[in-house]
Amino acid sequence: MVATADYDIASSFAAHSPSPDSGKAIVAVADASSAHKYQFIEYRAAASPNHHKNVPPMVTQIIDGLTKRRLLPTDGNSENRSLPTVLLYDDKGLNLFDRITYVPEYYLAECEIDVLKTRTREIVAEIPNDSDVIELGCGSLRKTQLLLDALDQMRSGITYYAIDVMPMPLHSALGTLAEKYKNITFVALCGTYDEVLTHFKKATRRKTLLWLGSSIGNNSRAESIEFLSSITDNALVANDAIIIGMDRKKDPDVIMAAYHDSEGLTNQFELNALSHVNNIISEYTATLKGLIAADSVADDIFDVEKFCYTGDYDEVVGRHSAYLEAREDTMISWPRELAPAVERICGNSSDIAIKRGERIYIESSYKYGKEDFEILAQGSGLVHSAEWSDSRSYYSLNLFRKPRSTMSPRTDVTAAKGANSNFWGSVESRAQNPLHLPLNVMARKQPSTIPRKNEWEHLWSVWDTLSLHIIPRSKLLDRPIDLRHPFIFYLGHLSAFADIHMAAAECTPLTQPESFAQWFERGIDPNMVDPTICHSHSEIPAEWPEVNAILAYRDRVRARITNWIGVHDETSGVVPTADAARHVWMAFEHEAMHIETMLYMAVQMNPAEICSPIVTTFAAYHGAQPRESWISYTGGSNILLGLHNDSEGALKSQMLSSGHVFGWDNEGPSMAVSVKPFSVRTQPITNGEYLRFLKTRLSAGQDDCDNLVPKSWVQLDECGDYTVRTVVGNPSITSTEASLWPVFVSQKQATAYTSWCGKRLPSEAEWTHASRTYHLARALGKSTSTAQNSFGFQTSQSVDAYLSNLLATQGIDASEYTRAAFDLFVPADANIGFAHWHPVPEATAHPPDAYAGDDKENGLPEARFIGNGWEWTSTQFHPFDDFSPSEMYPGYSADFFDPPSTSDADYTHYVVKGASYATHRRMAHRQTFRNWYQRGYPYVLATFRLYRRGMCDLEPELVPLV
Ligand code: AVI
Repeated sequence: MVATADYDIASSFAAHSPSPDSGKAIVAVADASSAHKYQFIEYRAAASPNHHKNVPPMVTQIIDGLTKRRLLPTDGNSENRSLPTVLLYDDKGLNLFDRITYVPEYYLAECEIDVLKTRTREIVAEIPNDSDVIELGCGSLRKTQLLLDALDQMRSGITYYAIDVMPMPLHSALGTLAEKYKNITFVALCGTYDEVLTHFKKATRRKTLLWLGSSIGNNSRAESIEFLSSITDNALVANDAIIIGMDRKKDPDVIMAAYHDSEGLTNQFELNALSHVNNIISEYTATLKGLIAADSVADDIFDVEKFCYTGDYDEVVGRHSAYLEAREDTMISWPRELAPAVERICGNSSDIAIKRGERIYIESSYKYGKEDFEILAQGSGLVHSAEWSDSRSYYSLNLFRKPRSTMSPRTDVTAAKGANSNFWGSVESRAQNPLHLPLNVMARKQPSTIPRKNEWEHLWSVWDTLSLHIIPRSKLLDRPIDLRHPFIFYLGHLSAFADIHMAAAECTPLTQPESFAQWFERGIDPNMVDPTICHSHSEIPAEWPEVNAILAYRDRVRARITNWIGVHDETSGVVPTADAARHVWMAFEHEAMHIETMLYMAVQMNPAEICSPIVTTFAAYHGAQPRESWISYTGGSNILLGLHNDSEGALKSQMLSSGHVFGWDNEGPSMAVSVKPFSVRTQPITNGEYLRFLKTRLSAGQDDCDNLVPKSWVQLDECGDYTVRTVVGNPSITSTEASLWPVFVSQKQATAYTSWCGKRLPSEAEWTHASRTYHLARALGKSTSTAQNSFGFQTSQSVDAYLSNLLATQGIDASEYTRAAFDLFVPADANIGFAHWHPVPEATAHPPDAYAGDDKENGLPEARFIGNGWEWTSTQFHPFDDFSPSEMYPGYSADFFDPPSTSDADYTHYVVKGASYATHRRMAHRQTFRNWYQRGYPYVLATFRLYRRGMCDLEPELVPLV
């Protein structure tokens, strides 16, 4: 097959060129007229000697797809025969596809080239010198060259690897490229992605994979996640990246035109698959007859003339589906020689009658909405780091990077991958999702009562990243916040706290050395005004134990937890008591909370001493303003706060019941409260807005300005430019996206801002009601308006009135949702659980000209409540009525309830709600979780939003601008 190229074994070439696997057959290929060579490495498995006896996999798939009807991604309810999509790409198909990329309606290719041309610098900035660029597929020279031009000029030591399963496209592409670019080393890798990619894990250089051309769109979302997951695990190490070309959701007419071009090329392209099937079947039949393929005489199984191409676009899912439709009744007749194979595969070999109008499925082209990038990233263990779009935001190249660790296990897509289902499982079927709720929402479930082993492992990996990588060992005795212990205390504290609770759960002794439980049991949280006032805490030793001794202790405690989880695994049938389970659950959430504490302590270090866990680039700021919109609520007297059915006392010594939800003592007992009509801004205040406020105060000569500068900022210069502290870099507020991040301030600073603009902070009850009502209204509104187009949200309407309207027509009991412990309707792209290691921009008033998707129908303004940062409330931290402290940890909340008389002193504790980017998703989703800090405490990842009494006007109100 490779005989057309002039090649020889070139061991010396291989020796100085980075090779993913030195054990493979390496050849250096030289064009006769050129001195430039490229390596060609063969990864394909040799054909088995029995190969000819087996039915080739493609023939099997064709028979299987044509004989069995399946529920396919496209229609939840109807079953179709199908053909593998890859059949579109024989030589003729490849040629037709290439021509399609030039027709004006097929905007994808043009858009991708636009992005590669206009965003070259930003893309190349993500690819370091002396690194490997690996393209999945060999790509079209048109676009690959755009990138290589830039790499050739701006980088040194780049090796470009092209992967393809066939040698010929590799030879023709690399022959041309190796000739053109003298600064780049070229390597062709011949094999399937699976065969080739695992070998990159051993490579020591940084890697950037390229998966361009919207190829991802031809896989279902589950397949894409599964593929990317396996790349993450088998080919990438921390900080390696993959750039993926993705077509965005947009006006359905634009998409339909792209797949139904006026020149009829798509029509020819899709129908050619039938000719390709005819060729494959007749070639195989010929070999069965003992003839060589060229002399094949078998009849075609398809009469191509009797079919036409049809396609449709599902706007909710974001998918164009292509079919080959029978124009009249027709038959698929199997050649006689093939009958035994057909019989084996489908149990009978009779001919297949295809009725006029029957559609055979051939291809899906998925389009991506803004939530989907995060779903893909989180499902694959990656971080979505950048999006570069064309001028119309039709198409984007997306950079995903592998972090050192992730907080939560990935979405399990295996169930969603079966033949009868698609991603988000079978819920794409209307029968299983009568309300047609957003599919990602349906797929999410309440987490298990006791965190599973893999959740612990993820938690530990993030803790280790924080305590042993981000904070260098040499800094473990540092104490960047006076009101907290040095870092080293927390290294021991997590294990000591967990051990004390494991010992209680198991009724067994403490882990050795027992003295660690004493030194590390409880940290400090002194009064900000008078730090000598502090609740009881562990005695501080004259010298902290050795780090290695603490780490060995940590490992013993972790082993103890793993063992307990193993014994009480859901499948083991060993049910623990509710008390034991609560101890274990407490240990878990306690560690999760300390990850956040450790993070906000780490960001207060000298930035030069922080070791970033992931390479991060911050997008430039182009002057967009936060969206200034408000939503109103009528409220009422039955706003339910807190968790019910979780009384520690009542459950004492009972066996744990399935589906039980634990909460901390301050989350119960639940109580109904009254809330008057109110409005909140849809988003918190951003760094850019807060900077304007500060400058206004400064120019007005106010003398409290020093106290108003957030501790989350670092002053850069005398002109008042500030950067924002993160563990992945300090982006400028005036010139980067950090302008649009929510500002992190103390409650005291937040109230200074709200008073300045004549507003206040929402109370805990108002915030809770606003958040959960909004999430349910949005989820339902999206589904019902798309399904029935009958609802619309007017700005004069309240979110709760809109929701009641929807619920009334759907027959749903709202209380079921408001009583639910977990807010299942939090958008999937919420920045929680280190989806990003920094906040992300809030939506802007003038976003790029992006397609609003199904939001546009129901018109509920886009709001964000969960993720990025906690939100300060105006509610002093008090117990709910009939509160009783946990016997297992009596001081958890009770030590921090200040008497009402202290209200508004700097040390008074106030409730924060929501979640930050560092909050574990279990707590971020548990609506009843209450967090609290002293109102003057300036270090937390907490922001705020504006509240005002009554319903909002139709006209948006502007925050005073400077
Ligand atoms: C290759 N792939 C990304 C194309 C697409 O848009 O799904 C194939 C194609 N099918 C019809 N036109 C183009």
